[in-house]
Amino acid sequence: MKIRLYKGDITELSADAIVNAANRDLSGGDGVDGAIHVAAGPRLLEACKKLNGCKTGEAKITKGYNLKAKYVIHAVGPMYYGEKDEPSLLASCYRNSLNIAKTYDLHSIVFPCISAGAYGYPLKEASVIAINTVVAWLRANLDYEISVTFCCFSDSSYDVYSELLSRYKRKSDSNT
Ligand code: AR6
Repeated sequence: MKIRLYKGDITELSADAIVNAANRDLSGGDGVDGAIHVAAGPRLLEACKKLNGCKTGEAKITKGYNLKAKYVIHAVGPMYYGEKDEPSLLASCYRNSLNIAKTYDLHSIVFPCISAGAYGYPLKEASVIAINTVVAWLRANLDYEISVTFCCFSDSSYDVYSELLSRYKRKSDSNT
């Protein structure tokens, strides 16, 4: 499976699509959303305004404008309160983003750790959901070539993803 890890700023990456951790108004904000809007330039906000917002757990696509990435997929993660539906809403963000990528015939996608910043989702729980959902989607779409990169902004998130991915690899190696 083509899963990679990258440590740094998502706006620096060339890919068919980068995923934005957006809000429901698609109005821009802080964190990765702010960085993407700054790097993409004002046409991104103009394009977002035409999309009529986005529900939690869903995703919408725009061009990447001044970004190196061709497209931005705006996914809205849940705010973390410890409620029952939050894991499935977060998983939906990853699944819906990948479904959009496939619909647009995109073959590389980069995810930040959706909801793990301002929305308060505990990093470990959010990254387990991210990895499990992406792996399940890739397994269900073996006929479709796509490389997935998890972009970690901090050393600590990189370490968490790295540990989880190597556990996955050990498990799948021992099953073969
Ligand atoms: N590149 C990659 N990852 C980043 C970057 C970057 N440039 N900047 C931050 N991160 P957050 P959320 C990481 O808060 O929790 C916005 O205001 C960050 O370290 O960006 O889904 C929106 O408008 C963290 O691990 O998104 C919403 O209102 C991860 O990205 C709200 O924040 C997500 O943190 C969304 O909150």
